[in-house]
Amino acid sequence: MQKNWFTTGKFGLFIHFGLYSLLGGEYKGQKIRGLAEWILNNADIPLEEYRSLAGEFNPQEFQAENICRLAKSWGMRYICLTSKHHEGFALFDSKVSSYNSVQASPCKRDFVREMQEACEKYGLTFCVYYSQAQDWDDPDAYRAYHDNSQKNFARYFYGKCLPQVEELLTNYGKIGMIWFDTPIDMSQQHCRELSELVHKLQPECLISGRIGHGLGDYISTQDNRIPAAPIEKMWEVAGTMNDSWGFRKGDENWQTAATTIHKLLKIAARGGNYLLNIGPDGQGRIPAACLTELNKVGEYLEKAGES
Ligand code: FUL
Repeated sequence: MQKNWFTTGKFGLFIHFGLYSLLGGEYKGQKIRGLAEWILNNADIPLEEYRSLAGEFNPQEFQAENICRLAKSWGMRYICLTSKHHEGFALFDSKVSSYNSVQASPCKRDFVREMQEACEKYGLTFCVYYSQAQDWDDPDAYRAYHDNSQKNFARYFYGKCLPQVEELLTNYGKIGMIWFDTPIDMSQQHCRELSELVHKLQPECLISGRIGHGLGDYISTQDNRIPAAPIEKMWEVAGTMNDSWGFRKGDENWQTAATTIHKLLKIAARGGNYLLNIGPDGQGRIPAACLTELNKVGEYLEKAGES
C-alpha cells in the first residue's frame, strides 16, 4: 500500500459503531440532546450502568463483507471504523483492557479483524479511528468540557492508549490511516510520541490532522466543513448523513443523494477526500433511508464512470 492511496481515495466510508449504537440517543425513555455517540457524557450515565451495555452487545446484522460490498457500490475506496470511540469500549481483542467486544460481549467478535479481512477481499483501504485523548471509561483520560488539570493522563496514555495503538498497528496488517480525534489537553510531547509510534510500526500509515499540535500527515477539516478553496496539503472532510455520527433513533434528517454528490464533487474538485459516515444501530443495521440515498449516489457515480 502506498501513502498516495489517499490522493486518489476521494470517497471513503466512516463507520461509527459502539455501545452507544444500542441506545440510539435515548436514555431512560428520554431523547438526549447532542451527538448520539456522546450519550454517556451528555446524559451523565453512571459508568457501571453504561458498562453493562457491553453484556448486550451482539450485533448479528453487522456484516463486514456486506458493508464493503455496499461501500464499493457507492464508489468508495476506503473504510474507517471506530476501533474505540470516546466511550472507551474497543471493537477489537486487546490484552491491555478487557473492555472490548471480544472479551466483554456475548458476541465475542473482533470487528476490526472482520473489517480488515473484508476490506482486503474487496480491495478497499482499511483505516481505523482511535480516540486517543478522550476515554470516558478511564479516570485518567481527558474529557472535553471538563477540568482535566488533576488527571494523571500519563497513566492512561502509557497504560492504555499507546499499547492499544500498538496492538492495532501490529495485529491487523496494513492500516491505511489512523484517525485520531479531539486531542483536548494533550501535550506536544505525548502527541509526538504517539505519532512516532505509528510511524515506527507502519511508516506508510497516515495520521489524521486531529492528532494535535499539527502533527498529522494531512488536514482534517472541522466536522462537515468544506473549505472554500483548495488547500496545499492533503486534506479530508469527515461528514455525516444526518445530525449524528452514532445511530440516533428518529433522526431522519438525511442528506439527500443530490446534496451528497454535490458535496463530493466540490470536495474532489478542490483536491480533498470525503469521508462520509454511517451509524449502524445496535444490531448492526444501516438505517434504510440512509441506504436509499447512498445507493442513488452509487448509481450516479457509476453512470458518470467515476466508481
Ligand atoms: C468529533 C467527535 O467528537 C465525534 O463524536 C465524531 O467522532 C467526529 C467524527 O469527530 O470530533
